[in-house]
Amino acid sequence: MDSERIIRVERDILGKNNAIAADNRTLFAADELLVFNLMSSPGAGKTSLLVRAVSELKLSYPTGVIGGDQQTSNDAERIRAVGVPAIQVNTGKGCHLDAAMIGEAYRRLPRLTHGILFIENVGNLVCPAAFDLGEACKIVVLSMTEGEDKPLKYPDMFAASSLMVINKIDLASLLECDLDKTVGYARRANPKIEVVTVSARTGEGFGALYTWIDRQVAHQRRAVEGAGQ
Ligand SMILES: Nc1nc2c(ncn2[C@@H]2O[C@H](COP(=O)(O)OP(=O)(O)OP(=O)(O)O)[C@@H](O)[C@H]2O)c(=O)[nH]1
Ligand SMILES: [Mg+2]
Repeated sequence: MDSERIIRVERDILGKNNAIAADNRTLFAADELLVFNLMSSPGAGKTSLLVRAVSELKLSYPTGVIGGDQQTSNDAERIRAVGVPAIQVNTGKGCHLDAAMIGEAYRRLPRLTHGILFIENVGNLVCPAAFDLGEACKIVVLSMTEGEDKPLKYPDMFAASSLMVINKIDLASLLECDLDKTVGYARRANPKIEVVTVSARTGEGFGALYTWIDRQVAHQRRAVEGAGQ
């Protein structure tokens, strides 16, 4: 395939995805649902973080999860084990979730009116950044074990995200990962990216994460009220 045709095919795929993402956004707005799209490399701790977060957030908000992996339903089972509804999407050969998969999975979840839906994307620091799923915000999870240079190597992921969650802070003393450098590199890709540092294992830092989420909820509610006036 010549390069012009490859670019045209990519544009067609993204254009079609964006149209379905807009439909998802309409659906989510009708339910006054706040949707976060979590992305990271494999094993950064997305599911561990969600298991801890939804166990707490479900006390304040209707909460649900859609998880994407090439195979297995392990992650959805981990979420359901803490009493939160979860749908697993298996992407087969696919390396990211797309908007059509989310639209279909969302219809299989119980209604989450005025709640929060977390999407756990396929572990991959590249492709998920390009696909709008209809979410309010993208969140990138980066673990201490990956090295501080990842925002330099995969800048699109950090440019697309509103929040960077640095996970596995409990391992900090064992690693040579310079947190200030990590944040500086992420802000080269996205000067506005916000940062929280957590351990999904110990719960350290989750207060700041919940404060950030509550702020997003308040922001969305103000936007809904503003649109209604
Ligand atoms: N020490 C430590 N280990 C963690 C932390 N968070 C997750 N882990 C471990 O990291 C490994 C991967 O965690 P997962 O939550 O499955 O990671 P994930 O990003 O959901 O992985 P994929 O869905 O496969 O991409 C597991 O062995 C977790 O126990 C943390 O904060 N500290
Ligand atoms: Mg996972």
